[in-house]
Amino acid sequence: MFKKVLIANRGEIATRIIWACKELGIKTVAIFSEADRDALHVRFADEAICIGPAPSIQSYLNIPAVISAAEIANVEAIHPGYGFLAENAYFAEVCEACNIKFIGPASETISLMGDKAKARSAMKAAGVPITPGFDGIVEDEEEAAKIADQIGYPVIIKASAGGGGRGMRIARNREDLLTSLPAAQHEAQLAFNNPAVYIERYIQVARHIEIQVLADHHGNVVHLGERECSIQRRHQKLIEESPSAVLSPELRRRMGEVAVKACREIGYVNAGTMEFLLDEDNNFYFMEMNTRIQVEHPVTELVTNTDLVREQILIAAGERLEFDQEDLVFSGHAIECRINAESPTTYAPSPGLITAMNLPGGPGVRVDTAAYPGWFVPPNYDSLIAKLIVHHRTRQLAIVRMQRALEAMIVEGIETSVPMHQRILAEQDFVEGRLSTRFMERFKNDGKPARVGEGTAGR
Ligand code: MV4
Repeated sequence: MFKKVLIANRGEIATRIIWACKELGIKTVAIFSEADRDALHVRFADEAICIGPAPSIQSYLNIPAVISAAEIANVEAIHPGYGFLAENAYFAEVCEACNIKFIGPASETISLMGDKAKARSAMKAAGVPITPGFDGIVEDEEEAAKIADQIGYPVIIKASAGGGGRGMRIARNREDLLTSLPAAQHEAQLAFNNPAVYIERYIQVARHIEIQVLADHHGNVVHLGERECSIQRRHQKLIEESPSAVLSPELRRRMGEVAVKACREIGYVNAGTMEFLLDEDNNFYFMEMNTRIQVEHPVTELVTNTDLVREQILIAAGERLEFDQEDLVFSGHAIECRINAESPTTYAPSPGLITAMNLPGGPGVRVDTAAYPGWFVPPNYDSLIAKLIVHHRTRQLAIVRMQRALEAMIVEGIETSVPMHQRILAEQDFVEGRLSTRFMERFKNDGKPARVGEGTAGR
């Protein structure tokens, strides 16, 4: 096992990784920017090294600075968390070259999954269902129109170097397509320095369902069921839950088996997530694979009684998974609300000093956060300040538990998304499990916090 690990991240995920290291008896090294001197991950790590100024490009994304810190502290491994360098194949390669274990998949795997067109082809070859479309890059308007006629409108143009919803365009007819294609290529060139785009059939009403997998270096691969992440705004997830209200045990098993088989085929190692679209007829289609620990991993941890970050570290150290598929028992229902420092009505960022704070607790409530009263939320980074996760026997009970936890989640001095969550959880469509990736388009936010019992949840 590793003696010392560097955490190349900040915020709640940095503290989350520190907790896992402590339980494994591993010493931790934090890195921090000048804006994060008073951050909690700095206080709880055994050592902390300042790696640069506030802008992440000069600190958390600064590969030479991160590697220098790792060399100075003499760590055996780096955990990248999510965001920042977590899915940077070059960074993983530099770690490997410096004899520092990157806690994640091989750099080649990150590269493959980072190229969305290649990932689609690889998944198709591994027997994973993909949306009707064309596997390969679309060069010009003539070719695009021919493909679109074959697969049928509407189609979606996606940037191969994109992902997470960046660089996508929907075309409803040929005319749309002829103007959208060059625009999408131009956008992709500007955003990713790569104009490559591909075309798929656009699934208009769908749920976002993702399967969590773990794979070790000894050929053991398991899936840990699904998370439904259909409640999103501008491709930012707001609420995630497990299990999905609509997956039958049979469909869960099928999707899980597909994910496990795909991981075996591509030689995937460590934690990963396969994202699928689930249409109204329960057909599922591969979208992309995330090669990192995800923000929403706690909902899976609560329903499977596992510690995914611990498993990531064990896997990277060459250990075997602590359980196999038959050992995994899915129990109850978990929901996560992402608490952002932002206006609950306009969604504008709301950095600043947290003057007072109360975190909810009690049965079945977990809070992952690195915020504390007196902490100044810097304006330089993502606005996620806490994740509120609840677990209960049923979905209905979990919703009620989340409502009472949101009531006790008090943050003063800055605005947060707590009132928005209270409203979403009181929506009849949410309570009855009628979710889709378009949920937030219909959601009218009047900014008034809903009270427990205002929805139809209960008992
Ligand atoms: C799609 C799709 C419908 N059809 N692909 C969004 C993020 C990235 N993972 C892929 N995404 C989607 N791909 C096909 N063929 C719907 C989404 C999608 C979405 C699209 C528009 C607005 C919000 C969305 C939320 C989740 C998924």
